[in-house]
Amino acid sequence: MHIRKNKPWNLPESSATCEADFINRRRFLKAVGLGSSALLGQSLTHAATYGFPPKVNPEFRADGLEPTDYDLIKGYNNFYEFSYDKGEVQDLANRGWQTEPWAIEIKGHIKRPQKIDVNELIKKAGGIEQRVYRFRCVEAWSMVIPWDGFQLSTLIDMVEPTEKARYLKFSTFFDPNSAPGQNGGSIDWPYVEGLTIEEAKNELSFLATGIYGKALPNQNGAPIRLVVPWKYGFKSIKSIVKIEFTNSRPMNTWQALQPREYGFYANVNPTVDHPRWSQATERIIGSGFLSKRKDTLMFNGYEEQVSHLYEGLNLKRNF
Ligand SMILES: Nc1nc2c(c(=O)[nH]1)N[C@H]1C(S)=C(S)[C@@H](COP(=O)(O)O)O[C@H]1N2
Ligand SMILES: [Mo]
Repeated sequence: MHIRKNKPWNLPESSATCEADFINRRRFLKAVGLGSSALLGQSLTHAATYGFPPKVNPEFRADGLEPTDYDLIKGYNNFYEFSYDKGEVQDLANRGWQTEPWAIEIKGHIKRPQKIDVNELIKKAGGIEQRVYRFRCVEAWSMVIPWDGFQLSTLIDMVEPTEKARYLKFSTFFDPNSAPGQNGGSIDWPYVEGLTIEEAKNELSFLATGIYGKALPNQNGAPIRLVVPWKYGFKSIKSIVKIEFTNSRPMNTWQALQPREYGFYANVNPTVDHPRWSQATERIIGSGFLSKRKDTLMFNGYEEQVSHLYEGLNLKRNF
């Protein structure tokens, strides 16, 4: 039996592969004349190519923050279906895992249940646009990411929820042959996440099909993933195969793993520490060898757009 020292919930940034290690590895690969794709023989076919290049939506600019380098966004990943090691995900997610064609099933309390090809879905949604969002992982690091995709509310309107629909439950693919992490570990696969329908209808909730004007790399959740920028990164579930409109609150993967540490809401909140580390500041990925830190903002800087969703809710208890 293979005993894992690092369970996923025991992975604050300090015990995960640190950025410096990762960058040194890249330098090494470059120095020996091998980009990672050359080394690994990656087939760079990406799904959901419909709609590129997208138009930039100037209303979503993350206060003009400089976006993180593309190489870091696609090389420093949490995707436990492939590995617990952030620097290894890129390789493992590109060894034959097929993200095209890809269908999504949309079901539950809606008038128009359907199973739809992802490119067809993007077409129906009216195409894609680019938005720059802050991204804050619960492990206290952050990036700024130019996402391409469409607003989740467009999909919600398309399927016509009934009165009974109060939550959205999202599921990731399950394919242990392609995703080695799904052969074991502590997570009860597939990875699932949830939002209230009000959260899902908020204009910030986004379905991403690309980054920096290019189709989503496999390791970032090809061909389509959720992006909820005011919540910790784990809510932004990758490689979605199913969206279910439910009446009761779905249990999400991280809460199921460690309910004392991870809740349903997972709103970014600098005043509520993780039981094992502070959430007051964050390490800025790509800010140099001695990474800079900055103060974490309430709702990750999106307080104006989302605080009304939580009026009357005790955010210390509903973390
Ligand atoms: N299916 C799935 N979705 C996932 C994860 C995962 O392990 N599996 N990790 C989450 C976490 S913890 C983070 S921080 C982000 C990382 O997204 P990125 O690799 O594109 O930066 O994806 C989230 N979505
Ligand atoms: Mo995360």
